[in-house]
Formats: sequence, C-alpha cells, structure tokens
Amino acid sequence: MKKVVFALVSSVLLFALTFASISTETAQAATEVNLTQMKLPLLKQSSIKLASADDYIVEDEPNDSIRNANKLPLNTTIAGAFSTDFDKDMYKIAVKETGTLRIAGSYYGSSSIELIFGLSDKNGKIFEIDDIYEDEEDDLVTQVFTYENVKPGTYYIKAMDSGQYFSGDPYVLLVDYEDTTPPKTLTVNKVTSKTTTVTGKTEAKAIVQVKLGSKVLGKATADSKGNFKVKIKAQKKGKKLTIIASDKAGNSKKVSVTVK
Ligand SMILES: [Ca+2]
Ligand SMILES: [Ca+2]
Ligand SMILES: [Ca+2]
Repeated sequence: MKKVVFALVSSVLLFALTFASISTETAQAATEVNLTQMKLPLLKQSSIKLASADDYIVEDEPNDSIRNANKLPLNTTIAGAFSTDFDKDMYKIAVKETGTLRIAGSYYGSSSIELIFGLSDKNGKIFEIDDIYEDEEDDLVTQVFTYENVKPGTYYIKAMDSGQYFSGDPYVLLVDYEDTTPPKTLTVNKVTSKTTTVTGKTEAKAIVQVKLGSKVLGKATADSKGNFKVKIKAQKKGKKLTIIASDKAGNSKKVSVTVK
C-alpha cells in the first residue's frame, strides 16, 4: 500500500516538474522570439494599431477546452507550446463593440511545430476568415487571419500542432482588435447666444468637438458616463454649430445645432 502511495506521489511530482520545466522552457524560448520581427507582417497590413506587441504573456496549462481557456486581452501577445501529444491551447477573448479582429500566429519554420489556429464561438462553431495573409521571413512563418464585423461577444481561439505532436517549441499569437463602431448616441442640450458651455451626452470617453464651419470652437473628453461639457465663445443667434463625437479609434458621429 505504502509503495503505491509513494509511486502516485512521485508520478504527480514528476508530472508537476515536467510541467514546470516545460513552461519555463517555453518562457525562455519565447524571450528569444523576436516580437518586433513578428509584428512586421501585421504592421504591413493597413490600419493595424497594435497596442503592446513588445509585451507578452505565457499560456497557463491546462487550457485544452472552452471551460479552462486562458483569458486573452485584446491587443496582446501570448506565447505557448505544445507540451504533450494532442495538446490544444484555448484562449478566450471578449469583444465589446463590433470591430475587426486580426489574429496572427507565428512560429519558426526550422522548429518542430506547424501551428494551426482558428476562431470559434462557445459552441465550437468556426468562423469564416475574411482575409488570409501569409509571410515567411528569416525562418519566421506567420499567418494573419482577418475577421470583419465581429459582433460583441465572447470568442475562442484554438491553437494546435498540425500533427498533434509534442515538441515544446514556442509559438506566438497576436490578437489585434480594431473598433469600427461609431458612438451610438450624441445628444446636445439647447445652445443659445449666451451659451459658453455646450453640454450633452455621448459614448463614455469620446472626444467631443464643437465646430463652426471648419473652425474648432472647443474640445473636451466625455466622462465615464458619457456626459460632456465643451467650453466655447458665445455664438450669435442663427449660427449653425457642428458637434462631433469621436471614439479612440477615430469613429465619429456628428449632429448640427442652431444657436437659439
Ligand atoms: Ca500548450
Ligand atoms: Ca493546452
Ligand atoms: Ca467605438
């Protein structure tokens, strides 16, 4: 009996040690991966706004199913490896506003892996790719999949080796998201010839400009509830002002008001 318990403990330990050393190796190998180089194929595509490709996180096993998928923030880089045969790595992403998703997967062509990956919903339904871009430079193999009009929701990225073999060689995934949704609301309170603060409501944190023709009379950022106050010089009755609310990605909504 004692022997069995000992055997169990040691196999658990061995298992834990194998995992610990694999994740350390993955982390070390990932630091050798040139993230700036990895970013290039992405940057070659238009309108890419990668926030933090120089920083990366490392996968956290077990992450083989939707239930234990690793949370992956948008505009983030993650490094992983296939640490056992049939290892699958699932990553969970949350999209808050309709936009474009670009997922780039890279690995070294001379290493022992051939990365395959894709985007699915929680039921495992695979999304069609709108655009595929492939690049191979200095041994670095990269594929960029573009998904357009991705609606708000939770999505999963599944990564695996094409042969489902264990190798421990690193791969890197970059998730780039571009907001394509303009602020939904923009209401402006009455503006009179005495008004020196234009107030109203729009999307939280939107930048609001008040313009007279092409001249910017004032500019302010909406608060976290979307309320804004833009200071302007009082305008004459009958003048037509344009109020423009823009989100961080530059999507904008405008309305016109006449000075009363
Ligand atoms: Ca893995
Ligand atoms: Ca895994
Ligand atoms: Ca937006």
